[in-house]
Amino acid sequence: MSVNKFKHALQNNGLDIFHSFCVGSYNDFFAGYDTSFVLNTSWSKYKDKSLAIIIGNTKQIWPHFVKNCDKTIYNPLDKYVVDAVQDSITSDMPAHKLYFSHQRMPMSQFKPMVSMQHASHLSGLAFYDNKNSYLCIHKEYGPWFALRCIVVLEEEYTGNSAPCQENPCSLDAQLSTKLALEKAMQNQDDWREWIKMREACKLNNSDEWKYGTNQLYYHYTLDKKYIELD
Ligand code: B12
Repeated sequence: MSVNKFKHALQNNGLDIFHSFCVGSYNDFFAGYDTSFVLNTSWSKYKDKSLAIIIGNTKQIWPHFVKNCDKTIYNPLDKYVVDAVQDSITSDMPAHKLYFSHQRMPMSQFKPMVSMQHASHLSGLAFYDNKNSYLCIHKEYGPWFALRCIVVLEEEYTGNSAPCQENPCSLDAQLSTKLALEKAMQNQDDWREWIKMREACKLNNSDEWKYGTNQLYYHYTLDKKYIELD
């Protein structure tokens, strides 16, 4: 019940993606691949059967962020997300640990604390296309969403999630994405080419989830002049 209140509070802050899974499905994968990514669950009595939740957002976050953004700091969006998640936690929630997608491992400049894309894929939220776009593709939103945080809770996961099986993009769209990636790789400093690659990962209705111009340009440039409503 308290987890439902958490979900609603997140939604009210523009964090509209909330996807539950069993932390063991992520840990089992990384135990055989790169153990530094395995999430410590020794503090929870349910260990690797604990409930984990992926928190993310679609374009819905933009007006909330624009309204509450602190432009004086280096990365106001990361700060907004941390504040929004922490403010959404209710006092009756079970013990929990938060892993933000922008956090780095201690002693590492590059390695993230969590691989949000593998979590997304293994939990059935969205297919990780690690052949062409290196983006996760959701069956409704296409590539137009961000993965912000994983919360592990001291509560038993009782659902039935399964990994994503196939790329929801058509073969034509996959080919266009591959070509767009090649072009972007040749012009690596031209962020507009990276946007074109993301646009190529099309689904039937995913364009309706495409970020507005300011949100899109801000994500690719981090230039604060774009922190405006369209
Ligand atoms: C490191 C990182 C990057 C690095 C990539 C390093 C590289 N190899 O070139 C840089 C800084 C370049 C990057 C850029 C972008 N990233 Co990035 N990135 C991450 C981060 C923090 C960690 C990825 C990782 O190491 N995973 C763990 C390892 C084990 O998994 P892996 O599959 O081997 O990871 C590789 C891929 O993820 C790849 N990669 C990551 N992002 C991108 C983007 C592109 C275009 C390509 C080709 C590859 C690529 O690089 C990783 C390391 O080799 C994740 C957040 C997270 N915590 O997961 C976001 C994340 C993957 N990035 C994301 C996005 C959207 C981008 C951008 C496209 C734009 C943006 N920031 O909004 C830009 C593209 C910039 C450009 N070139 O124009 C999203 C993807 C969302 C989705 N739907 O899948 C994530 C999940 C962040 C988020 N908040 O949602 N990113």
